Amino acid sequence: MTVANDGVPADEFETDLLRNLAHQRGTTRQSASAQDIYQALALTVRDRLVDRYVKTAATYYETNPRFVYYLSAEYMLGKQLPQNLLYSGLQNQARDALEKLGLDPAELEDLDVEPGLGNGGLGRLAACILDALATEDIPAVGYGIRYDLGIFKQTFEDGAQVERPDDWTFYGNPWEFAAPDDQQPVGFYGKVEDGKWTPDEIVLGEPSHMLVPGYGTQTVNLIRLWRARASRASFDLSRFGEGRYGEAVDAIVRSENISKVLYPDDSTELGRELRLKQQHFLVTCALRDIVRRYRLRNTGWDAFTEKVTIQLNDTHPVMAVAELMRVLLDEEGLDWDRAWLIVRGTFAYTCHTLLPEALETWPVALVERLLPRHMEIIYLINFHFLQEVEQAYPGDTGRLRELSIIQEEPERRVRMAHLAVVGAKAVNGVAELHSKLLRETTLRPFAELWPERFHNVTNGVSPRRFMLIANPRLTGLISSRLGDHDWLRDLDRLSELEPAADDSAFRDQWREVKRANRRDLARYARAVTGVALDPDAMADVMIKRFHEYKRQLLRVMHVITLIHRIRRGETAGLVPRSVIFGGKAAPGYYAAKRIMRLANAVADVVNGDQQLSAYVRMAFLPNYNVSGAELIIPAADLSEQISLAGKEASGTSNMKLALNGALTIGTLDGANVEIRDRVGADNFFLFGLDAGQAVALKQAGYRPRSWYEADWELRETIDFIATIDGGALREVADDLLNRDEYLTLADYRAYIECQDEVAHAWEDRDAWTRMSILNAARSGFFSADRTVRDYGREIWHTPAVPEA
Ligand code: 73E
Repeated sequence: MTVANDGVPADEFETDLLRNLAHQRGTTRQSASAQDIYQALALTVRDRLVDRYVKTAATYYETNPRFVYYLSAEYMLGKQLPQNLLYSGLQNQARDALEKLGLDPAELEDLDVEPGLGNGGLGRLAACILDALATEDIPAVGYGIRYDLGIFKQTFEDGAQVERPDDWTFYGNPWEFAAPDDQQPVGFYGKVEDGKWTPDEIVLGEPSHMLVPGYGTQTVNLIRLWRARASRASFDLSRFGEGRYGEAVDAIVRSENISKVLYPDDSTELGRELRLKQQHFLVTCALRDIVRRYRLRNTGWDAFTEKVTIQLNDTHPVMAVAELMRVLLDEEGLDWDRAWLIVRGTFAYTCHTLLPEALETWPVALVERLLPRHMEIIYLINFHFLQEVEQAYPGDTGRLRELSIIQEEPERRVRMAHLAVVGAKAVNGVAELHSKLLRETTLRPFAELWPERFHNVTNGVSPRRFMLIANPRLTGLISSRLGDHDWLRDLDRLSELEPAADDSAFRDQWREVKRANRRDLARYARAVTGVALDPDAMADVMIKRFHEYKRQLLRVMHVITLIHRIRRGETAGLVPRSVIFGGKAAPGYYAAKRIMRLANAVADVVNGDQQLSAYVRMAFLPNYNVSGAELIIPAADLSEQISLAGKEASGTSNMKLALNGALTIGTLDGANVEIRDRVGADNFFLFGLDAGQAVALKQAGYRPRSWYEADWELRETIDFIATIDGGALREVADDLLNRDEYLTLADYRAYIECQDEVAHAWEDRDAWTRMSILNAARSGFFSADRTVRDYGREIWHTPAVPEA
């Protein structure tokens, strides 16, 4: 009997798998479907993690530690099977067992569905932070919503995005544990009398949890996701008795709609009633659970702020500030001052944006109707707060207006970011530049009032997800150089790779890994788009949500410029490139969708023309998600981070790509600034306006048309956009000429010149590989483990609790 690293005899895994197939799926090896086997496999892996979880829970119970509770409306967890196999050390046993049974592990992995409970960077960050919390042995629980439908599935029809529902639990989710006996009531509407709220509608929140194991540790934490269930009382028996079945179930449908679907929006406000209901639903369920857990080990309220710290991921869960006040005042009978001290000592708020249109506000009239008691409490919080402001700035009504939680014009609205800053002990931005701009612009009056409350915690990414799982070849090469795998828990150790940049044999191996990864990507691109990419061409990738400020349009304009140059025969200095796009647009975001159509139209032009495709081929890979990232990032040579400076809070694909040895072409925006500082200006392609210059240019009265008139190559590019597909996308060109909100024309020439430099650098492949290695070696800082340690030191003050 062989004993593997988890102490589990290899054939025991097989026995357990077969037992789960029989006992959990009720079937036999002979008649089992692939789905049966997949589910039995998942359950077998899950069982082992549960054993670890039970020990972690016991340790936490005994030590009564301080917990971090992470509240987020989004989590992009990625596939669970490969991660849980790796983290539990079971991959060899699983592979052996499957082989003996004549099954293909890859086929089973295809059946593992990624829970797409988020839109983009914000949701993936939440998942990376949970991964790092467990890896760092920090007691933590993540709270979120278990949407029935995750982020839509994207396909293209005639180049246009088509959205389809993502029914991710259609075959059941083997990774979760539902607890229908632990439902929590959540109130909506109704009236308040003498400070007592009687809701009109009660919806039940039903929790499910999933296990969040740490890597290289025994710790297993939890993520708890809530789904809405109608209370039994909402079934209208009298209507049913009258045979009006449809109406009888109306109320059920209305209640359960709350967790029906993720809002497919990123970085824009949407402000619909159902969204506010989702937010209130999440925070009510989460707080009830947090209080229940606190009471398992503590009595009274004195120790609450010592044992509990709650991180608010953007403004989406900020109603928690009012809800915790309501619980303390109305249910626990605390007085205002004591309750407020507790609230202010509990919450911390992370802001993820600078875009004013992304700062959430809710009409007072809506909050009053949906959550009347919360509205009263918000008024009271504001009343006390404005007294404090009046003391700090006597007679300064401008300050009062600027800082107030209530915006008066043009309509009375609750500013959720203001409620967050007032109700939190700490506020942070997600990259150095972002935190600075928050203090100087978006939240300036608050930073002047309470400078000590403001922090920076630069984002990070999970090296397990984006190196070990995504890029086993590079992980293997690095481990062989560093002598072990431990760098995956201590990413600063990547710096030990630096000398290898000067080792030509190592550079050859590095290049071989990149090439093999590009080959995998080319195979995938061919299968899903029909485009044949050349595995020797530079993989030039832009993967992120489609948003005007991110400027995918500028990327396409470079390709159009190349089209013209090739047609004119100006091919000196050009290198073959695979231009790869991935990303979704919010379904109602027409401007972004037009740019997608343009990208697909340009792709058709280059791919369908031999002369052009000798230099450029273009693949827009549909349905970009975590699994897509795992495939694209390891293959990438060039990382496009070209947002208008001052608009991208941080970016995280920039970090994942640099870690995997891609060189960045980018502006001084978000975390690009810190990436460049670390990898070195010589190993980074910088171009464009900086944030200050961008603001100044706008203030001076930006006229895009004058840039058009002054640069013939730019003119040719825009005229091409206006006429491609018989003028179907003329609006894109018109918008550039008349508005160009994100200064695309102003940065065009600098971008083109910088891309020429990129091509030149690619020609010296050995020098490029050296830069690639240095990018990886110097990106250890961008580990989410470091992010979590920063939060721990500056904001949470949470000691690690490793298992005894
Ligand atoms: O720069 C990214 C950042 O890297 C930012 O745009 C993104 O958050 C990432 C992680 O910090 C973000 N997403 C949202 N706001 N900022 C957002 C807003 C509304 C709905 C969903 C997501």
